[in-house]
Amino acid sequence: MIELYTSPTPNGWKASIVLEELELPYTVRPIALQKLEQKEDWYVKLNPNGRIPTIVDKDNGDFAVFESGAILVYLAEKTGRLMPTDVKGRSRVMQWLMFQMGGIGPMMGQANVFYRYAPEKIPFAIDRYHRECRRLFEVLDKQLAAHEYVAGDYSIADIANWSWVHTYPWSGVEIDGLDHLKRWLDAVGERPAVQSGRLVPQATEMAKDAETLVDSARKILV
Ligand SMILES: N[C@@H](CCC(=O)N[C@@H](CS)C(=O)NCC(=O)O)C(=O)O
Repeated sequence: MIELYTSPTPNGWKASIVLEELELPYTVRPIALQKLEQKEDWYVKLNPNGRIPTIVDKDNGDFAVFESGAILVYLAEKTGRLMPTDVKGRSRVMQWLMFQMGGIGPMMGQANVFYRYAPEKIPFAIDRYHRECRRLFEVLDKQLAAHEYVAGDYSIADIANWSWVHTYPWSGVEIDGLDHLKRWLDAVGERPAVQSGRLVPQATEMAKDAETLVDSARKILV
């Protein structure tokens, strides 16, 4: 049994989607980000970074894993699925996973900060992050023109990138002309495990409406 500590956000969905794909039994402990539950002592003992997601593997000596990318790799390696084991195949998946962790995630995160949450609108910052997200989307589009999935067969690299990229309207990034990216967004989004993982945890009243979502994000940013 896996315990998942999470919230309805892109990094959280990576963990719930992979658990659904792997059909691993898990329990969900929602973390109220707007109440800063992720900074409480008991939680920081599991996740020194004080952010979601975290998993605890009850079947492996209560082993805790933080960082969404590390969670994906841990669960893929635990089950021998969603990541090849040969050196080149594994490296391809890791390259596109790192691309998401170091590029797509942080840049879309900053686009959200300046486009949605910052009380003061700074055009330079908004343009900078929108341009960088668009550039990264073009890199993905080019890769997807030649490959059905980002790193060969469907893998944790698709789960990681999809969990962020499908939220492009919230970040205000355009995807016009990126037909391969659109094809892949639809194909991954149609997977039953992706659809059920995307609903974990159930969005709270807070997260359902844009204005309250912005308010709660501002509480975390100060
Ligand atoms: N690199 C971390 C980033 C985690 C992260 O930024 N999580 C956000 C939600 S998507 C969070 O917990 N924010 C709350 C906060 O900053 O206090 C990962 O991939 O797990």
